[in-house]
Amino acid sequence: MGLTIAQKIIKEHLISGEMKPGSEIALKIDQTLTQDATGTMAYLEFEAIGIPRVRTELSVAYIDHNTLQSGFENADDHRYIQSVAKKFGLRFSRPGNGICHQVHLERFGVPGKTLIGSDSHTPTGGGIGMLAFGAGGMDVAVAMGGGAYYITMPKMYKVNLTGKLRPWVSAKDVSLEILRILSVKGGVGAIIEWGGDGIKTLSVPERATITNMGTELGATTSIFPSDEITKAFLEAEGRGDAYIPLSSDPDAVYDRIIDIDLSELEPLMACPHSPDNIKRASELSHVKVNQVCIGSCTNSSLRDMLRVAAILKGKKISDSVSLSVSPGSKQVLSMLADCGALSDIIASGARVLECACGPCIGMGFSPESGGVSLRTFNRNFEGRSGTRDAGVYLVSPEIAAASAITGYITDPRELGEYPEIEMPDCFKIDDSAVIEPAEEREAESLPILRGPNIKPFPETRPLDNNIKASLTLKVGDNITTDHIMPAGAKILPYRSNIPYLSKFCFGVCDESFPERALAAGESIILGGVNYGQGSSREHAALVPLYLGVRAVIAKSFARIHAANLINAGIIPLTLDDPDDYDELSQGDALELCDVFSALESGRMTVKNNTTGKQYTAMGEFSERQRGILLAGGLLPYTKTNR
Ligand code: MIC
Ligand code: SF4
Repeated sequence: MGLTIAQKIIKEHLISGEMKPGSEIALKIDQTLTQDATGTMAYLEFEAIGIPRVRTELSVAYIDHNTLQSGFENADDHRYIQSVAKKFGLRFSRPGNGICHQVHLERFGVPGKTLIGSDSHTPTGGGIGMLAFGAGGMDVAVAMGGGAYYITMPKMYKVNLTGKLRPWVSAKDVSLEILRILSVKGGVGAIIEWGGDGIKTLSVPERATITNMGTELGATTSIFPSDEITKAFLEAEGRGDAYIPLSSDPDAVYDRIIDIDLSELEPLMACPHSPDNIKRASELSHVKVNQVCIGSCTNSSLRDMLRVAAILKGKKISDSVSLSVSPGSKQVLSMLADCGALSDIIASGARVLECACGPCIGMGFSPESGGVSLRTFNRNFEGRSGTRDAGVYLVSPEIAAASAITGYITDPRELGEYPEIEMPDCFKIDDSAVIEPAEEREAESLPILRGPNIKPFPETRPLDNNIKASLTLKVGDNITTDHIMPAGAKILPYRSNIPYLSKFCFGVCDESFPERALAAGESIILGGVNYGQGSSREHAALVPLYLGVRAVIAKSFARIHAANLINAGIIPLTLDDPDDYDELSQGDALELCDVFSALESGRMTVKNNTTGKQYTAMGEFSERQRGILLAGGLLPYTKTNR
C-alpha cells in the first residue's frame, strides 16, 4: 500500500509506536521554534530538565508576540530568552525580525523535516512540505533536549484542488471554504494533505496561508507536496540546496477525500466569533466597518502585502476606518520599501505597524466599543481583540483593502480590474537580525539573565488514588484556550508569572472563577465538545494547575490542550455518555474513585456526592501518559525517566 506525504515523513522519523490511527507514536524532531509568549516558560522548563545544549538540528527562539514594552516585564523576558539562546545553542530572532512562522518559512524551513513549535500555527511550515506541529512548551523543551515528540497517529485526509482561483479570490478563501465544510472540529485527529492539479496554481505563501489556518480545523497538521514551486521559493530565498521533492504515492490511502474547485470559490469571510462561521462577502455589504487589520502569520507575506499595496495605490481609506498593516518579516518590509509599495500603503492613510503579531493577539489596536473589525488573521474568538463586544471578521487581504477604502464590507470584485503584481525572482536576504549562539566551550560560563517577572513554576505533586473536588466551573462547547487563559496587551507580559496570570483565568466566561477555585482547594472543570481548541499556550493548563484543578471532564478535547493538561498532571476525562453533562451542575461535590486502576482500564468512576449519582468517564492513556499523570506532570516524569 502506498503512503501519503505525512506517512512518509512519519516513517522516517518514527522512534517507537505503530503507524496505526489512534496509537501513540514517538517522533524524532529535527527543528524546534518558540515565540516569546510561550518561550520564557519553555526555556524555564528546558533549564529544569538540565541539559546543557539543544540536541536538535536547529532551534530558533523568536520574539514576535510581546513586543509592546509598557513596563519592564516583556523586555526582561526577551533578555532572558536571548541569554538562554546564546548559552544553550539556539538562534535568536530579534524583535522586529518578524513573525516566527513567516520567518521560519523564509529562512529555516526544510521539506521532509519535522518541526515542533510552541505555537499552534507551526503547521505553516507544511506550505513547503515540512511535517510541522504546534505543541505545548514542555513538549518543545523535551524535544530541544533530544527527546521524542509523542502524538496519536492521525488519520489522513486529502483535499483535492482543481481549477484556478478567479481574480479577487485568494488562498484565504480556500482556508475559509474548508472551514465551512469541516468546521472548527472537523480536522481533529487528522493530517490534511493538499493535492490535485489546482495546487500547481498556488505559490508557497498561498500554500502557507492554507496550512496555517488548518489549525483552526483542529487538524494535527496540514501539508503540501514539495515540488517545483517549493524549489523556486527556496531558490529565491537563496536556499535551493534545502529542496527535496516530496509527494504521496499514487496508491496512498486516505480516510476522507474532499474536492474543491478553486474556480468556483467566491470571496468569503468568517463572522463573529468563530473561524467556521462563514458567509460570502457579497451577503454582508451593508455592514459598516470601523477597523481593518492586515497582517499576522496567515497573511503577511510579500505577495499579500504587494497585493494590498496595489489595491490601495492612489486611493484613500474611508474617514471612518482605521487601517493597520503589519508586514510579516523584516524581509517583507524592506522589499516593500525598496519597490515603493510601502509608500502606496502609507499614502492611503494606513498605520504601518512593526513586523510582529500585534493586533492578532490583542497587543494594541483593540477595536472601539461594539466596533466591526475586519482582519486578515486566523482567529476571531470573543474578546481576543481586547474589546469584548467587538465583532471581528476574518477576511482575505483583498476584502480587507477593498473595505478599508469603501468603509463597508465589500466584495472586492466590485473594485473592477484585479491589479497585477510582480513577484521578484529573488528575495532580499539579510539574516543580521538572527543572533547566532555561542560556541559550546564559551557557552558554559555565560550567565542567564532573569528579571523579577519570572516566578517559580506551579507546584506539581504525584496523583492521589482518590480525588475529592468541587465542580467549580461548568462551560459549554468549543471553549478556546483564549477563554481559559486570555492574552492581550494587559496580560501577556505575565506569561512567566503564573500566580499573577491566574487572576484572569476564564475571565471571558466567569470572572469569579479564580477566587472560587482557590477557595475550593481542589477543583474539577466540566466542558462541552472540543474543549481547549485554539492556541497551544500551556498556560491554559499551568494556571488551572496553580488554581488546584485536578481534572477536566468534557465531551471531547482539542489535541494540543489535552496533551498540555497531561503534561501539567491534570487528568483529561471524556464523558462516556455526553448526556451526563446536563446532570452535572456547578458546585457539585465530585469524587474520582480508584484513580490508579482507572488510569489502567481507561474507565473512571465519577461520583457526584451532591446528588448521589454516579457516572463513567473515559481516559485512554498510553503507558507514558499514565506515567506522566502519576508523577504529577511531564517535568517530574522526565527528570526521573531521563
Ligand atoms: C495565538 O495565536 O493564539 C498565539 C498567541 O500565537 C498562541 C500562542 C500563545 O498563546 O502564546 C498559539 O497560537 O499557540
Ligand atoms: Fe502571532 Fe497571531 Fe500568528 Fe498567533 S496567530 S502566531 S498571535 S500572528
